[in-house]
Amino acid sequence: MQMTFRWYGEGNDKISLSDIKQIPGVTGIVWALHDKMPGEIWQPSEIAEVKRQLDEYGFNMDVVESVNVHDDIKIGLPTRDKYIENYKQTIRNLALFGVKVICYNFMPIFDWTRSDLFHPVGDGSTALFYEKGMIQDDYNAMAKYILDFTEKYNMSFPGWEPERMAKLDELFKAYKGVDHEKLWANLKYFLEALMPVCEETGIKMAIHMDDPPWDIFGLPRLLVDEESIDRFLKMVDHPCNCLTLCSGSLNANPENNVADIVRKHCDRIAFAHIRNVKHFENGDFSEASHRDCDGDTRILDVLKAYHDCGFKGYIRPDHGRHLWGETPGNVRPGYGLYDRALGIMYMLGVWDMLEKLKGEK
Ligand code: CS2
Ligand code: MN
Repeated sequence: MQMTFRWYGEGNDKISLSDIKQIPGVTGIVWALHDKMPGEIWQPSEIAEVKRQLDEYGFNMDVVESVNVHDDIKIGLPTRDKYIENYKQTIRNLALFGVKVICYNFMPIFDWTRSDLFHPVGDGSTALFYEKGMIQDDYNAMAKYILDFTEKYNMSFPGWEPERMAKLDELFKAYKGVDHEKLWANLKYFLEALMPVCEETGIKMAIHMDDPPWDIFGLPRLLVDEESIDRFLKMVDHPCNCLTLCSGSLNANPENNVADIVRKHCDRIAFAHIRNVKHFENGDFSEASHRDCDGDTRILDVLKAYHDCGFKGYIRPDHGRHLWGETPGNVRPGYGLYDRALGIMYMLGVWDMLEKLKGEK
């Protein structure tokens, strides 16, 4: 397992590479060119600049999260071929710098969706929160909450580009005929087009789970449970067609058993996201610390499963709580320094002990 940390880039993240360097065990930065619109080619000169920054601290740039997929590809419009060609060129350009894994998602219109970005956890910290009743019919109200936040604090979230969000009604219309089967077919078309380039460059495409793992606002979501993951891997049965297995996204549905999925598909998991989620009886959920007993994701079972299968891929703490003065405006929701650093120490503690016990056997 190779420990990584997500960083939003110079001038776009209050956390510095020198802060990250002080967290034990981190070898790679999970990065992206966050000012790129979906469909744009990432140029070698732009990638080289990030490489230069990471090199200074001895971090690798093996994992990119995300190269976002243009809506025309998800909708299946004739213009998709042009955007797929661009995506292929981006893959080739990333390969020039040694990138190994591209994390992406195939969710229509919205990336992760929450109703409260700073919900009190009860111990003085705050975390992302999903109130089921708030995410029903009114997508405009939900988007307004997120966009008002990003505007007020002058930040942008990946997948929530203001340019796209400004045309929300239009986007919903464009997705009108796109049901689950159509979206599966469009995903297959996209991946089949990419696989030869992945093979040629050695880059793995690692799809992120849908978050939350169910349809929202009438939009289909595909990567939601074990069955859909099985279908996805069989649909394009190629070693470069992989998963970003996000424990917290999947476990927002308490019926999902993430450890089982790890054991079943370990060889196709290129990237592991570890996030803990706490459920409430009415279907709401809150994000929690990485400690197993603070949530319901069974983090210990998940880590044990990765260890048992000899996982060699990349791993990172996913969303953390906001602690110790991390308040709106000075922290990216879910992506503060402290709780993710604590999460890393927790994961490494578990991992080191598992290694030690293995050595003693
Ligand atoms: C991430 C996702 O913050 C998060 O929840 O895990 O937003 C992830 O980066 C994207 O879905 C991947 O494309
Ligand atoms: Mn994730």
